[in-house]
Amino acid sequence: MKKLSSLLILIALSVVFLALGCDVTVDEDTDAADYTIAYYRDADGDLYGDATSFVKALTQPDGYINNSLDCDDTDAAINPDATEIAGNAADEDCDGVVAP
Ligand SMILES: [Ca+2]
Ligand SMILES: [Ca+2]
Ligand SMILES: [Ca+2]
Repeated sequence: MKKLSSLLILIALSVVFLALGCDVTVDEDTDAADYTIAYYRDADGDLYGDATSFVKALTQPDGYINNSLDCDDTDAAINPDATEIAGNAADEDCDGVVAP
């Protein structure tokens, strides 16, 4: 009988811990802050965002992207994937260096 009581207490505690675990999971799911991501404006549509212009949202808004790597969001030919063109005073590949 004593053994059975101990077993019941153990089961009860397990249920409580499982319930607490479920509650934590639910809280995380409904806490918007945990899932709010910054999306950066991609005005030129080159899939690289403008670090100076962003919104925080649960899902990606149209015209926004989840990176801030575009150094010129007015020109789709300028982004980290672009090829640097020497001698035009523009930093096409966004590495901070203008090829002479
Ligand atoms: Ca862009
Ligand atoms: Ca760009
Ligand atoms: Ca460059």
